[in-house]
Amino acid sequence: MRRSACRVLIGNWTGHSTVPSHGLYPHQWSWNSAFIAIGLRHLSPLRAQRELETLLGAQWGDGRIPHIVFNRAVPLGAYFPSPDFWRSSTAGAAAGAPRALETSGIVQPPVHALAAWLVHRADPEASARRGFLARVHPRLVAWHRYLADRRDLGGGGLAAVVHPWEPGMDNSPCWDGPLARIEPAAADSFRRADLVHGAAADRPTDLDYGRYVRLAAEYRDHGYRDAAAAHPFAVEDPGFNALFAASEHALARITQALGGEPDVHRERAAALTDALVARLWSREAGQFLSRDLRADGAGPVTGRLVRARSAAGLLPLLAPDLPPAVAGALLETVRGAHFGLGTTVRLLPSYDLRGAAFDPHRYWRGPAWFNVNWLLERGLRLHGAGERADALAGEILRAAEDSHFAEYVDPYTGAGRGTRDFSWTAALALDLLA
Ligand code: 2M8
Repeated sequence: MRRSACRVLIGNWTGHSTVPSHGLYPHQWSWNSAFIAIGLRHLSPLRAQRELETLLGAQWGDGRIPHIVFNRAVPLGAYFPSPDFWRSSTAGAAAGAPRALETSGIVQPPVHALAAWLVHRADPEASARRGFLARVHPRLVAWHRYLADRRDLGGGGLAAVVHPWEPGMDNSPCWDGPLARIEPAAADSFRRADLVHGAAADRPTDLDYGRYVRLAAEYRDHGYRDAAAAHPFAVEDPGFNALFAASEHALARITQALGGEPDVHRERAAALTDALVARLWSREAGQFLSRDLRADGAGPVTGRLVRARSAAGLLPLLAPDLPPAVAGALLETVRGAHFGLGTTVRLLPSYDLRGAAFDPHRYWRGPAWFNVNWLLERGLRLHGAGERADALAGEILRAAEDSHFAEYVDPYTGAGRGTRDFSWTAALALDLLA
C-alpha cells in the first residue's frame, strides 16, 4: 500500500507542487497542499518543504494565501473558474496579489502552519540546513494576521469565510440557507469544466455554481478588498476556525524552535478556542454549528447559528484546550445517531446521516472524506480516545486502498466516489502508515 500511495504522489507531482488530481483539479490547491505535504514528508522531506514553499510563494501582500495557484502550462478550459475569471494579477493589485503569477482571490482553511511543523519534524536536520522554518515563519505569521485582522467580520474573534469554497466543503447543506439569498449568475455566463471529469450526481448543482460565480465575481469587482466588499455570504465555520487554532499552536512551536517568543501564538490559540465555544457551540446539538453572520439574529451575538450538522462541527476536537465537558459531548456525538462512527458507518460522513439533505454520494453532502477523517483521528487521540483513533485509522487505510485512493467514499459501504488517485487520500494514508 505504501508503494501505491507513493506512486500516486509521484504521479501527481508537477516539479514544484502536487495537483490534487490531474483531470479534475489540474492546479495547486491551498489546503490540499498542506495535507499532501504531511504525507510527502515520509517520501521526501525536501519535496514536502517545496510543496509548502511553492504555495507560500503565491501569498498576497495582505497576507492571504490564495486557494488556487494556477499552473500556466494548463489550458484555460481545463478548469473553471480559470485565471481569466479571477484576474488576480490585475484585479487583486490593491490587495497585493502577485503580478507574476495567477491565483484565485479567496482562501481555504489554514492548515499550513500545522503542516509546516509536521514537515519540519520529519527531518529536523535537513529542515535546519535549508532554513525551512525561518523561511516559512514570516509568511505563516502574515497569513494568520490576515485572517485575524481582515476576516473577523463578526467582531467576536473568529475568522469568517466569504465564499462556500473557502471552508473547503463546497456544497455542504450548511450553506443552503446563507446561499439562498444570493442571486445566481446567469447559467449561460460560465461553463463548468468539472462535469467532463466527474459524474453530475456526485458534484454540486448548476444552481450552486451560479451562486459561487456571483459571489466570486462580486469580490473580484471590489478588488478582493475585504473592507470594500459587501460580503453577502459571511459565515463563521467551526472547521475553519478549529484548524486556525491548531495552526496557532503549531506556529507557537515553530516560533519557539526559531528561538522566538511563542506565547503570543499560544494566547491566540486559546482565544480562538474560547471564541469557538462562545459563538459556535450548541449544547443542545452536542456539537459546534456554523454562524450565518448575515442572518437576522436576536441577542448580543451577530447573526444566527445554522442548524444543519456538518462534520466540520466536530473538528474543534483538534483544540487541546477545549473545555472537558465540550470535548466529552463531541466524543459522544461522533458515535451517536447523527454521525454513527463505529456503529452504523465505517468512516465519518461529511454531513448528518439523519439530515433531510443527506446524500451518500454528493460531494460534501454526506460522503466521507479522507482529510476530515484524518483530522478526526488526531482529535480523538488528543482527547484520550486512543482505541477509537486506532480503529478509525484502520478504516481509513482500508477504504483508501480498496477505493484506489478515491476523492471521497460512501460512508456506509466505503465504495469510492469522485476522482481516483487523489493526492491527499494517498498522502494521509501514507502518514497513517508511518
Ligand atoms: C473542491 O473544491 C473545488 C473548488 O475549490 C472544486 O470543486 O472545483 C473541494 O473538495 C475542496 O475542498 C478541494 O480543496 C478542491 C480540490 O481538491 O476541490
